[in-house]
Amino acid sequence: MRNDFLWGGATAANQCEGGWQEGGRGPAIVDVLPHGERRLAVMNGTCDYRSLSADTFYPGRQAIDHYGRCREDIALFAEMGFKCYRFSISWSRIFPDGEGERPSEEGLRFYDSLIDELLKYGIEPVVTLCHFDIPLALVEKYGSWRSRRVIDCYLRYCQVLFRRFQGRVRRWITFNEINMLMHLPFMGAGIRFEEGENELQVKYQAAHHELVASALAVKLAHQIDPESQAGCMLAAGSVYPYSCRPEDVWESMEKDRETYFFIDVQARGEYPSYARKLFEREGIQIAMEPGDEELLRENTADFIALSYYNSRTVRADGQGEASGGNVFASAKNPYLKVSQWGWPIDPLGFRITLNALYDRYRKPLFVVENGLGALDTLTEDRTVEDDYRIGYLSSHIRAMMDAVDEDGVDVIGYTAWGCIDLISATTGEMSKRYGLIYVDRDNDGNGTNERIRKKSFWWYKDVIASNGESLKRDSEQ
Ligand code: BGP
Repeated sequence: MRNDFLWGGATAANQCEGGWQEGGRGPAIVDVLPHGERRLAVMNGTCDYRSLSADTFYPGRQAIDHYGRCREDIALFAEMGFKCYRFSISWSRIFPDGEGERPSEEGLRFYDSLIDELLKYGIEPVVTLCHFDIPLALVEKYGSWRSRRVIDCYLRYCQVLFRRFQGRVRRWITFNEINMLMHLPFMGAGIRFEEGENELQVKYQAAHHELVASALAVKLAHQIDPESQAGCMLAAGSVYPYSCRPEDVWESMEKDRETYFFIDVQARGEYPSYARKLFEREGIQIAMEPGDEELLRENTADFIALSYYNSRTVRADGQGEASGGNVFASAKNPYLKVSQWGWPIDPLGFRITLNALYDRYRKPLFVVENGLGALDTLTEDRTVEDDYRIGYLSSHIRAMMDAVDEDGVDVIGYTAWGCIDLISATTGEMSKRYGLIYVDRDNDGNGTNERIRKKSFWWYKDVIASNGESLKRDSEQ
């Protein structure tokens, strides 16, 4: 791998910080995502969080207290040899209501110290500007990204961060998994639906606002710091046809396009023709302002960040067994094993996905999420023997290295998702653990929050120290 390859780990404020009312932080979407059976309905916008009972448990409010313990966490990341740490900034720590002229100095100071701590160890901060945590005030006041007004709020927030952290943060990601908007619209973009509404219309209009906001953020980042880079991000995972029936192949292409749509705009700078046709067919009218199209064209993303957990499979006839997976469910692929949460495990699919994205966009790729959510057990001598996680990660990293070495794909970095155990986005569970570091906390919020190194901690340290070569040695043995 290239010498400056960015090995590291990734988290998101909404799943690890906690401290939901500390430092003057305002409420955000994550604070109203409950644990338990209503979570999905709230995330997909069909259940209004205001209808939940008073004794509801919201795991994101305390999470793993990264807010209070980030120094300790960063020291552990440094011990593993991280070259970079991807985290997100909580918008409502900076602007408690999501908007305004004056940002919260206390919020900014928290990220000052987090970033300085990283730099002290030579770890590059990679910052996601919005990772599923839109300030609740913007949801209540404007209907979130339904409204064009939110573009200005987002831009003001970006401006404050770009100026404050100029020279210290060089890589920004405008929106986490922007395509999540299509699948979990409340979690992804703060969108709730009225009964009988044309949901597709609402989603694509909100998407347009996010796409414009993203292009404006790229422009602003370059204006404020010409050395900085701003990338887009998608929840990736190529879609396979269930069979070679042309109908299945067609369906897989359509499903891929649902995801590519966002990056087609962000990386190529224009609405793809298949989307324009879809809008015509579905009677969707995107309200644009003069200059929007030019803006999108002139401010494409510098790099493409992605999460990869699994490939997907579709059948045109919708028959057969279903399978789980990140973002949307698909048909069961009989050739793949699945995780304890039913997500397919497909390292070659990772190589396929990286190739497909690079062929399509010819921009540097940055893998900012990949990992295995699994149940862990603490042993008597207080560690976790997570060979299953090591197996998943090593097969996926090897597949990525093949994409680079054998296929010539330009990958600039890899950050293991949930490098420290945190709250699962989709289930709200603590027991769905991704970490190389164990956190003593359970699904009900009990525990000491103690951090404990897992076996994978030492394994990943070797991977980084050898720039990936240790994996090749392992496979030769
Ligand atoms: C991605 C999100 C992350 C993370 C990950 C794993 O979609 O960007 O925030 O949570 O998926 O998903 P989960 O936590 O549901 O297992």
